[in-house]
Amino acid sequence: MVNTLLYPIDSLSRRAVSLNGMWGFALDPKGVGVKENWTEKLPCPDSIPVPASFADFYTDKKTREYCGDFWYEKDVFVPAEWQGKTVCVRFGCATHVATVWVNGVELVSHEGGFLPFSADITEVAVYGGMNHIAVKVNNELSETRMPCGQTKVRPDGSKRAAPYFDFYNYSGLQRNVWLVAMPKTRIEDYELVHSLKGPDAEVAYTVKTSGAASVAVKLYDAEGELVAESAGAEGVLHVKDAHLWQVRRAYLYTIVLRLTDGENVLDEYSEKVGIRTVEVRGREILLNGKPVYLKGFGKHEDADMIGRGFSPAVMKRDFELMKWIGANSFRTSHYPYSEEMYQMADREGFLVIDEVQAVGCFPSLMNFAEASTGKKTAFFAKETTPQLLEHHKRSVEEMIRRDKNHACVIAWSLLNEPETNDPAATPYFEEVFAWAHACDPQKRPRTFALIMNSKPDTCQCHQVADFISLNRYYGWYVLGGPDIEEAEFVFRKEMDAWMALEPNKPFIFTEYGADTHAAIDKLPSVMWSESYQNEVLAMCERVFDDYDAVVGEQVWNFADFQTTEGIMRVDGNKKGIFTRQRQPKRAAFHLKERWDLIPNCAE
Ligand code: CKX
Repeated sequence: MVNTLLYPIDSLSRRAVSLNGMWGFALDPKGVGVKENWTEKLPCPDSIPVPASFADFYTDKKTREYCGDFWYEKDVFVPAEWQGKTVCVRFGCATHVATVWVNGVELVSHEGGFLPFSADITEVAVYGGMNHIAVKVNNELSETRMPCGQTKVRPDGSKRAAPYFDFYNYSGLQRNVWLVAMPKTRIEDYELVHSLKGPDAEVAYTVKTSGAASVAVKLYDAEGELVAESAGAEGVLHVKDAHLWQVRRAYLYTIVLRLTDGENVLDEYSEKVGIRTVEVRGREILLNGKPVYLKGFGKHEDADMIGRGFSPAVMKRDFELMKWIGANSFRTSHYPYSEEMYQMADREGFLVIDEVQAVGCFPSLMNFAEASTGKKTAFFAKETTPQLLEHHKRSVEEMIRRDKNHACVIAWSLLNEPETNDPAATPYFEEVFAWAHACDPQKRPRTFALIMNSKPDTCQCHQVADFISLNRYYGWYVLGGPDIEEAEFVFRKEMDAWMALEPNKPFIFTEYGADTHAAIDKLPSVMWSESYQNEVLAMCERVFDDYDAVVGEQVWNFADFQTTEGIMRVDGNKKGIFTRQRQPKRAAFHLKERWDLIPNCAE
């Protein structure tokens, strides 16, 4: 049984072989695959790239919109010299539910399409020969797992995903897949807690192992010099004159964990780590004890053709654009992103609000439209709520286990735009928030993104958040176009009410903005034009700047992105500051001018 979410690496005791590339692929609309032994061979498989979402490769609507079971397969060679090791196939994610068979044997199932899991093939592998991997994935939506939605069945029996959320239900093997070999006695996990002592730092660590062995921990600086070491499964690394991980000035050490048995090295795992503290104090978010102001985006993993598939090229371009525009942060709206994004954020010094896929916690079938009407549906008081809560907590735990050692992760976002106006929501939120605290060794701040009708007089859950994250669309969904002046007035009234209700907490804006069709412009402006997007941003910024408690602005969205079709969307959501092809709209220059003047962190 493999119980590790550590990122796969090569070391003197480990091997990680990429299984990315072309895989066999087949849809299974009748759900006959298991009965008909597709676990051993797919009938007439198509050939499809991994990692990628399957939807946008196809030219027919039926395949793009397919909802139900679908299968991937691949034959892989397992070296003879791996005999005696623990060998697994590690999936960066499978969206949303998956079961894996290797050589015809069912090995593992996983729910939650944005977090990694492994199939332990040690006992079933053919060493020195080929091995057949078969994966059944399912992309149906329901109210018992996240993201929430429904699966509609058409009269002909075919299924359609009906999301309660405003992004396309991309699915498949969307992240890296690895064949991994690890020693039987190994490092399963480790955690770090940082504290600053004047110019020095203390890094308290705990190492979890799969068997008895001696543990040694070493910390090397960026030049490769040993700066601290300790022995034992728990201990403290004392770092003299520590180089702190700072916003947009990241400094990374390398931690090396070693398991030994006398003279023998049993396992070695190493990773880049940053030393920093994060806390909320009064109305400030402090990084290394200094106030930070977040400038940046709500993002999506979304691009032409590959959908939500991980692409190092898209990731690189996105970080270059975020650096160019003067951003220092992003939220992983609305699901945990691929692990490589956090590694890059660690390197580039970006602050990340890590969001679990708890989105769509409100039955709204027009992407989002009903979600902001104030309608009450008692979403957290359903018969199925206990199941949803269990899935939610499991995903929170997996996300925190996976991401807890990243310096870039400064907060957890535990829901996006849930229904908060029903009393049943309060105990649900309390349980999820307490759970996140229990899971996180660093006890990072927790938040959730409040939808427009979660207002000071209606929201029954804001009190659980360590800082308040507002998604606000004054000037767009509320009082748009000719009413923008009134929008500003109403916006300020709401802010005054928040200041009175939560006088001792920081606020950030996790969404604001306006849909904008690139290259449409008019004088005077109209909604959807590039000038209007700038006017909405400027109006919001005037409001932000008038409230000291506002310590961050993350505009919606970094780039235009794909959604379900509908009368509210013109080939997707167009609130991007960049187009889907990652070119700037006029708003990008507006934000650059503003953000270049806002320091990344107080000196
Ligand atoms: N917030 C009324 C969640 C995002 C959507 C955004 C939008 C909504 C607004 C809620 O996932 O894309 O409509 O643009």
